[in-house]
Amino acid sequence: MRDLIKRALSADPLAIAKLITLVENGGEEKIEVLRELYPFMGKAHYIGITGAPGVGKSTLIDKLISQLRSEGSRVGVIAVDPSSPFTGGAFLGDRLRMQRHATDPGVFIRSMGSRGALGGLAKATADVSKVLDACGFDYVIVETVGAGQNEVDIIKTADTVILVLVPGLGDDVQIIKAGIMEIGDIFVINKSDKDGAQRLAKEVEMWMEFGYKDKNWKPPVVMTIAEDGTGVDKLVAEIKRHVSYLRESGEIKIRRKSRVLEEINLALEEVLQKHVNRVVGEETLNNYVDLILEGKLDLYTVVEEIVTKIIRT
Ligand SMILES: Nc1nc2c(ncn2[C@@H]2O[C@H](COP(=O)(O)OP(=O)(O)OP(=O)(O)O)[C@@H](O)[C@H]2O)c(=O)[nH]1
Ligand SMILES: [Mg+2]
Repeated sequence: MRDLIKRALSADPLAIAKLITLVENGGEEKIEVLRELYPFMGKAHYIGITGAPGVGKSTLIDKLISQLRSEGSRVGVIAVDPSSPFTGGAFLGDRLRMQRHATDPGVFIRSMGSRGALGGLAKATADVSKVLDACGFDYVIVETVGAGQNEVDIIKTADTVILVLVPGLGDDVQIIKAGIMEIGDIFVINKSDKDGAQRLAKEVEMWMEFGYKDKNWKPPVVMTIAEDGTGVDKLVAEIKRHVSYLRESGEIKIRRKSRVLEEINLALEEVLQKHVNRVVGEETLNNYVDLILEGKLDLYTVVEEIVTKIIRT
């Protein structure tokens, strides 16, 4: 293990991949890996990119990688697809487009599906992000499909959240449905080679008048054509402006604090669940459910009984 960690810290891609697999598999080894890596974490900038299926997130990330690499930064990418069981080395469909960077040792790309996610995809993504952070990647980018609660949970703890929209998807619907306007730090109107891009950008700006999560940062709206790279330099500039803003305003500390808090809660949940499984089996749990349904016991009494069992044993 020591040797593996040493190699991963010196940017050996095979060793990094192995560590990530250990982390995904969970259990004692995961905890050991994360513990050993802990002193090396905290340097990366975490970026979350989300948007409806097919809006061009992967294409955009592919171009972001090129730009950030040309500046000498190392980039780690986690492509999360909650609807896919595939994980690890199995690359999800069109994410192949990012694969041209796979032979570059300064780039690490990992796909994650629901299978590599004991204890929740959000937690698994956070853990893998931390491995990449410790292994010296300057940017850790997480791509998630869609805009449901799952996705929000996965990216809400990123330092910079980028929401990607495209014209012609039923613009306002897209935004309202997303219900995630408030978590975006930067808005990208991709496929701006298509009709309606300007109008969508105006609409987004109008929506912004309803407020954003951080009153000192008005999320910029960036027009891109990911396909040919148009506007990607602007996007990188806005990301950097956001990084500076977060640092100078002290907001980064607030975000990281809430990230650690969230992580403590998730880790507690994981440990608690283990204890619950230890003291009550499925059958007992089902009995409790029946008793509650029959009105013989109330929920809180059941919880108290379980907690008492955990404490006593
Ligand atoms: N016209 C146009 N097409 C684009 C642009 N960017 C991406 N596309 C195309 O849109 C399609 C989807 O691109 P992806 O990058 O795979 O989109 P995605 O959001 O990562 O898709 P999922 O991961 O499946 O949700 C591909 O066929 C791209 O070539 C653009 O700026 N303009
Ligand atoms: Mg994609």
